[in-house]
Amino acid sequence: MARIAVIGPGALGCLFAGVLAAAGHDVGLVCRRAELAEQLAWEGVAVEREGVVRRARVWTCLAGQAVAPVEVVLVLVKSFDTESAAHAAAPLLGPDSVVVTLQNGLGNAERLAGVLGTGRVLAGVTSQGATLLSPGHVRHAGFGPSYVTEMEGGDGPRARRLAQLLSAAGLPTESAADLSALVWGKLVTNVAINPLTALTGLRNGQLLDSPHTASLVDELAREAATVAQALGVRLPFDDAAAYARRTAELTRANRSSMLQDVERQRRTEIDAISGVVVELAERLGVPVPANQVVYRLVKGVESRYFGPSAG
Ligand code: KPL
Repeated sequence: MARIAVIGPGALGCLFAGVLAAAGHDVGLVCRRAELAEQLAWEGVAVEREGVVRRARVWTCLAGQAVAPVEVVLVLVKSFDTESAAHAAAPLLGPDSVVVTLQNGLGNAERLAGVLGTGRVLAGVTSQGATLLSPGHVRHAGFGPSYVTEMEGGDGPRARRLAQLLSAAGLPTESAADLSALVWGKLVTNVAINPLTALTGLRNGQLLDSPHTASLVDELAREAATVAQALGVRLPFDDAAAYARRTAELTRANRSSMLQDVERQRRTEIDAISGVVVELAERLGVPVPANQVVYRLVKGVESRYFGPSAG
């Protein structure tokens, strides 16, 4: 049994916390709001899978609060909150604790390492899909794989141990050797799926059911892969469009994180997903017309609830 803290009580945070706690680990959720921390400590986390709800007990604490050290801190906040998550992780660490990011977007591991030091950080990606139904209650609606690697490079013993722990709990995970291949591989799928679901209201798999959205999935993924290649990244697949389609299929029933954000009128991760691709493409002189359009459209959707001058 491991003592694990999850920072970020959103859809994926509750999924990982609930599954790990149900597997017998001592799991805590780090919250920003006292009211939510109290509710989750009282009610636990409920994970719904194919109509069956499984509730698991978790402990909670507030960001910044010191508790007995944990072995693993899982960071599952939005990419724009990574730095505050790093500060929230600091008081939870003992001499051998590791901090693991499984977030979307580029640069999260580097931001954590900037506060906590490179030696503490493991980086990873997950294609698990979760929909937050209400605070602490998630639907597990996508069953993609997860990967973890040492930030300093290589498939070290800590990454292997973590992969084993997650896999044994029911979250299939492999350790991997190349951080940039991992994060770019995931970015290519997020670029292809997230903005389109946010703009259309479709679930991930439904994007493949219309030839119009399916061909856009392909275009967005291929453009992002071209940027990765121009940067010298060795992507973990040959066919970016096929890889993005496969993730959409594996997470068919899920509402992407970006769709859930626009439905709740929250800030999306569009800057860390399409925004970085557009920016790097401009710098490298690589044309990414489809990504430019969806980037601006999602910004337009955000301006509907944040006002025209936002972001
Ligand atoms: O990462 C995801 C997200 O929604 O952010 C996928 C894998 C696309 C699952 O929905």
